[in-house]
Amino acid sequence: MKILMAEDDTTSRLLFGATLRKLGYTVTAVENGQKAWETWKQDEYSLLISDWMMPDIDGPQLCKMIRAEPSLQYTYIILLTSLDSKGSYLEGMDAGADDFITKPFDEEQLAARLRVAERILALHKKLHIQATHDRLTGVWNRAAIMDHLEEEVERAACQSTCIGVVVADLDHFKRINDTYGHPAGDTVLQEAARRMRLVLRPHDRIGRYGGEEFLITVSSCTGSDAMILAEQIRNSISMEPVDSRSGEISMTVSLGVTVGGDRIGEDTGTLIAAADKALYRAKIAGRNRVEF
Ligand code: GH3
Ligand code: MG
Ligand code: MG
Ligand code: MG
Ligand code: MG
Repeated sequence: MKILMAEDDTTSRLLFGATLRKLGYTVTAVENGQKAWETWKQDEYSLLISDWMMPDIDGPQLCKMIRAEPSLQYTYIILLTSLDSKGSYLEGMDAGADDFITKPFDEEQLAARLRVAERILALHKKLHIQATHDRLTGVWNRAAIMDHLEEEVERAACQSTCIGVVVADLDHFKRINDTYGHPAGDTVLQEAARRMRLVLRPHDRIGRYGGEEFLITVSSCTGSDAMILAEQIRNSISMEPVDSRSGEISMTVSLGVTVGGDRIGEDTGTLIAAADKALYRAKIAGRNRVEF
């Protein structure tokens, strides 16, 4: 695990760094709060050990700044201090610190406190994955893909690029459930999600938007890029049947495509509505097809 450490006293920094490395951690050591803040922002560290008293930004201040920043992963913060009064303990905790280590530090105690940090971080990661992913298919859930789409629309507006939105809905999925049973339907959904993921480019994202409906964001693309991707998805879904316990099941998908991000006042709702309309046209036109 990577640890960011901020300590203005050179001897203490070297000693602490050496101990952390001996315990098996990778350490980036910086000499003040400002540098810690810049380093943390660049490369989100999940574990920060910060001295309390430092020139410019001190430990508690650094805690507050990190806690105020929206970030994907939690940063576990341990304050390092020779202060030992109840008052400073409370101030540090209220600033957002998770734990304290008093100087001079005891190596065994430090190791144990770091094990606690790892435990909490692992739990946080697990909960975060549960909150953002669809359990059945493993792709993002509706909330996560919507959040991502919102960010992408904002980014597209700032950078004057376009964002593609593809809505993919499995065809006659109810029939698959009715014919082969719900568990087989689940297998088909899992396989559909897997095939779609394989087609995506590195910055494209997919989420389960509804029961048998997926939303795909296509980053910095033109209309024809998005159409090509949607066509690849259509093809990969229909290419060969899915092996399930109830036998081989053929599936097809209909896709609605739209591109936006460069028009004033456009929001995620407008984009999704346009992709939905295109999807509706694909269904009406006979399914297993892509419409813009
Ligand atoms: P269309 O081509 O018009 O989209 O027809 P359809 O049958 O796919 O659409 P409809 O909306 O009528 O039915 C969707 C079905 O998807 C109904 C629902 O029971 C099923 N479904 C939704 N979520 C799940 C799931 O997690 N597992 C399984 N097995 N079925 C699901
Ligand atoms: Mg200091
Ligand atoms: Mg359907
Ligand atoms: Mg339907
Ligand atoms: Mg549907």
